[in-house]
Amino acid sequence: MNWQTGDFTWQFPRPTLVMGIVNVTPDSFSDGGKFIDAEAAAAHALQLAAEGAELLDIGGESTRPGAPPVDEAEELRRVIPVIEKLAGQTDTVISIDTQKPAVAQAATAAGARVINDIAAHRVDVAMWRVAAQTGAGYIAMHMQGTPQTMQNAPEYDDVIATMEAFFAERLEAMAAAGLPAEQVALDPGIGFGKTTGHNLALLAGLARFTRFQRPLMVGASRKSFLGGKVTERLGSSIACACRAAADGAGIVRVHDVRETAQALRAWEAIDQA
Ligand code: 7PM
Repeated sequence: MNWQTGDFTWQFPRPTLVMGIVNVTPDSFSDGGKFIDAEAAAAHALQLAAEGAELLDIGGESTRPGAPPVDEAEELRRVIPVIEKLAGQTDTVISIDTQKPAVAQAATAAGARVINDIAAHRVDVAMWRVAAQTGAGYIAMHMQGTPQTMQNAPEYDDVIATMEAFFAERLEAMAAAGLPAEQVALDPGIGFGKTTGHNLALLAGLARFTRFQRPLMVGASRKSFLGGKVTERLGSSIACACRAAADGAGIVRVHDVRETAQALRAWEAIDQA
């Protein structure tokens, strides 16, 4: 199976790809005031690449439950300078984490080769058109509700069956809109309109989604269902990454790249023995 991301094609099966998270928001990389320090964000991204990230996910809008949306001009101001700096300094594949077609368009023009769309539950032909026209990889993530409302008592009859139906329907709709499956990766959206029970069930049942023959992405890193303080979730985050890899995840989206890559490479060596 191939995953096309711009001018680069990934061949699966292969060792699980590590995507490093780079939040370009004022609480992460500010100059002390309200302006983003693009230089510091790019330096952090390069550090993650050196630690073993094969993809760098650049996001300018916090998707924290309850977080207010960021307007387009502000999102562009945050992420485009960082992507431009990175594209000039590394061949590591850059991903733009956005829900806005205009941001995806500008980001791909600046050098991003993947569009990470947490709003893939919305029919957004404009977003799919950007992916189709640029040849960028497209990550279709499931979310129930919106970031503002998603954690208000999420409910599913059968979360695995719901996810299977969602992936099947989205792949069909995207193909009909001219976005080939070869560009698409699927993500169950851990934490996005799910209880702890739903998140655990999705991780336990991940292998069910391999039938779509698309790369599966899992983002469990530091999420609240892991319990404990956010600064004390490294071990549990790594457990999720290794379990996801064992069940067929092609990509894991993580904060702690060095430690996660180390764990995955050891796990893979054992698996190959
Ligand atoms: C607060 C809560 C802040 C959760 C940030 C988050 C995913 C993603 C995020 C994911 C894909 C985080 C999340 N999670 N994109 N963006 N899959 N495709 O932990 O699981 O970074 S935001």
